[in-house]
Amino acid sequence: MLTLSVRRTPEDARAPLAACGTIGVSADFMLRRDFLKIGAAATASRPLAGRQTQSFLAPPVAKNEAKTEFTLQIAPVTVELASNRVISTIGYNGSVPGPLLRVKEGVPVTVNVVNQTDVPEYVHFHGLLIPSEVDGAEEEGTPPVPPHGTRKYQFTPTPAGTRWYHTHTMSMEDLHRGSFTGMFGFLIVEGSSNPGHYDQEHYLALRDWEPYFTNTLMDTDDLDPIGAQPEKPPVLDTRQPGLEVTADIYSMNDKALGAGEPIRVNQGERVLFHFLNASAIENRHLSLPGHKFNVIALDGNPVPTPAAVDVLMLGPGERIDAWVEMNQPGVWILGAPEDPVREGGLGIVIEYANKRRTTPQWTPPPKSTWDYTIFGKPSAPPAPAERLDMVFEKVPRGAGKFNSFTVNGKPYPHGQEFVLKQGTRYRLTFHNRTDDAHPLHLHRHQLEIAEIYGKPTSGVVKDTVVVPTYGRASVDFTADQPGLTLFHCHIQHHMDYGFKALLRYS
Ligand SMILES: [Cu+2]
Repeated sequence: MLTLSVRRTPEDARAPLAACGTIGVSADFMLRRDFLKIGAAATASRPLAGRQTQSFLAPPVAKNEAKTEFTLQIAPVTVELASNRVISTIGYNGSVPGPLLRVKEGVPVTVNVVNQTDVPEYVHFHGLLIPSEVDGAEEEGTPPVPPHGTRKYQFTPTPAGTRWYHTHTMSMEDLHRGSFTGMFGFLIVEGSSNPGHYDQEHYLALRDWEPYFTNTLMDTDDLDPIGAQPEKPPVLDTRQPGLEVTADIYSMNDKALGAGEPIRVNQGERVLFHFLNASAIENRHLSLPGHKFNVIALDGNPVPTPAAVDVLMLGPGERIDAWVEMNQPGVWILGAPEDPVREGGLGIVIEYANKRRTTPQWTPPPKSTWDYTIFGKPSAPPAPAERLDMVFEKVPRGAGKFNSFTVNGKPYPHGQEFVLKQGTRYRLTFHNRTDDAHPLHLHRHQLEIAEIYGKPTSGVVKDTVVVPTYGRASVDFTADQPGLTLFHCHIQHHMDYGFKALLRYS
């Protein structure tokens, strides 16, 4: 299991993090539905002696220190999710996720991208405030990395926090392209602040694999706030919906639940997790029976009111930094609360010392609502002078066709709809008039949530915000990054079929 794990002691808490991924031996199980129970048994009996450790980035024992130059090679890769489940995809540097890139805030870096495929590629650095030319979006005018060619991205990373990088090509009807592939990885921007004292630190990316088209919307948004739906139209569009994309094979990093090494902990340890939803298709939930997640940062940005919750929710593109106090000895599954998702592989085993012969336990979490505002301050920021509104609607296309989306009633690219004045702070209101919760991402800027679920809040700064079904949210941002700026839903086929807009500076 490439867990990108780091064990820290108080003495080295201020030292650069040393990363050592562990590559586990896969469990011998047969069917997807058996991941859980058979994987669990294998975990319980697997001797430690079979474990190899190696650096995720470089030779063993190399410290994973911040660097200023990286190379990303784009090429086909196979991923062994489990011993009987090997998939082919495209990845960076032969691994999925790609290497963890660690950089220092404010120190210029060069990323050399080598494209060994037959199609143009874009590498997007998600959550950074960098120019359009290197942001990695075709719509913004970033030049492509040509097929069998190379391109340098040079930029100065800011702000500090848990960022990530991923392909930004379109997929359209090809589910082997764009963010359906393994082209993603963590990008950690180190700042000057002390990250705190944690005994271990783990980077876990949530993924689904082998996506397929379906006419049935199989949503797992049932744990979302059941709040007011201010944007629900009085008369619903009853035309037959078109195709959605779904999957039923899942992993954390490169391993399905039970197929990789567990995370081994000692009672009393504080373990910091960096979660990333690298899915192209679905919002995800996570829970760990008997434990709470202490959320300290959303999308890499520290929250004003850290709080403990039973269940996390991450839309595609979102990150959560949360620590867990290991105070319930046992062997547990950290995974998706939805049985088909967890049993399909979305989870990892947490194993306390001296508990290795116990079967991993799962119990459903208490009823929980995910709510960004509990991590914020209780009143909205002062309203900026300028306002922007975006109304999102889905155009159902019927059986065998792709739904499309409009913004303010128009298809992409909306002409001169969104023109920003440099230096101005805006309140942007999202009106989600669709029957789905969408993770909305603005490139090259940071969004402070001002209102969501009908509640005011401030201080929660994000780059991706999940706006609930028929919900409304307002976010504030400062137009201080001249250049074309892409806005889009982070669900790949929503973006590809119109759920995007280009913001310009006047
Ligand atoms: Cu969407």
